[in-house]
Amino acid sequence: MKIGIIGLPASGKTTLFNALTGGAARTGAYGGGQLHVGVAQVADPRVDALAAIFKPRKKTYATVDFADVPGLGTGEEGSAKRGADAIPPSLQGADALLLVARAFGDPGVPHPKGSVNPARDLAGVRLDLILRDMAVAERRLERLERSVALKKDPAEAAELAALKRVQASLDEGKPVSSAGLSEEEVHRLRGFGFLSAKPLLVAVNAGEEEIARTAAELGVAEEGAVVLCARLEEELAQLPEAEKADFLAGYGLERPARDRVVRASFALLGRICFLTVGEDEVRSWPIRRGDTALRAAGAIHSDLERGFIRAEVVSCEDFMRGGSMAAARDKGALRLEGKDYVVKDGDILNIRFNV
Ligand SMILES: Nc1nc2c(ncn2[C@@H]2O[C@H](COP(=O)(O)OP(=O)(O)OP(=O)(O)O)[C@@H](O)[C@H]2O)c(=O)[nH]1
Ligand SMILES: [Mg+2]
Repeated sequence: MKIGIIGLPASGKTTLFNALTGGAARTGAYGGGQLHVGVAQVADPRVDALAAIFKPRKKTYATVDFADVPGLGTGEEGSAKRGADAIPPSLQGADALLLVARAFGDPGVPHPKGSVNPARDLAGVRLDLILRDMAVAERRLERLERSVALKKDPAEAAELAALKRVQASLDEGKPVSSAGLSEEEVHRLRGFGFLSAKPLLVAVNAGEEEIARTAAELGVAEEGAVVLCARLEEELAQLPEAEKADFLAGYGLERPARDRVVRASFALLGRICFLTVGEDEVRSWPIRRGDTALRAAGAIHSDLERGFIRAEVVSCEDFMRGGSMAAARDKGALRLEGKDYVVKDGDILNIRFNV
């Protein structure tokens, strides 16, 4: 699962990237336009609780990849940049976008538009995404129309029809995600990596004094927007584990924004986690909501999918009540499930397989 961080210059993208990934990429206004990629661990109290019981050699959390992508959303409509690289390669394969909208006012950090207005910036970046997609759609349409007229290839004709829908939606200023494409069409157009087709999570980067406010209070009406202070979070990420709780409490925060952002992206992308336990490793694994036990097995290793026999399943909650597999078995909480079983968030799985 990969998420691209976008937003205006000096909105705090790299700062947030550092906070999410524990990285130390260089920040600072107009920080050099570099692409950064990193990995964020998904905090999961279930992994910690299970590790306390199994005392494994290794504790592994699910992860999310983040890419901090500069040079997007400057709002310079029709800029020369919007040529072949209208959609940066680093974003083409992203599953979702995290848009940082700046709400902090800091005279030491000049705002590229001269004033702080997160709603305006949010709209500007959204428009930028649409314009970039338009450029890509237009270029492809031109060639495709010629080719379809000549060759009458049915696959190309289907692509042309889908692209025309995309273009119509973009022309109205609406994202590709509202073009009403069928699943098949979405699949057909996946290769383009249309930015406005991707799920979008908004992070409102507020000043330290304003982190208790809601997104709406900060002028952002976007549903599900996460309010955070990237600079605080960056500081927090550098602190020793033991000092983090005090630091958070000092700002009246319950948990790091990293957890909130990752959780929100999981929800946005319909991801859940299942768990595996043992003396070697306690681990959480991300899968799609609705995935079967067979898919889950495949997420661990292709051998487990190929040789799948059955899955032993117990919910983490039920397991914790007894505190051991034996207790779970005695209580009848441990079940045997087949390959079509739909895995639930927090299920502990043990795959029986034979290859
Ligand atoms: N006061 C304050 N400053 C912040 C906050 N977040 C980031 N900054 C500062 O703003 C400046 C720009 O932050 P960056 O993270 O480099 O911003 P960016 O979006 O990556 O900028 P570009 O890479 O130039 O597009 C840095 O000096 C940060 O320390 C915040 O929440 N409050
Ligand atoms: Mg940056």
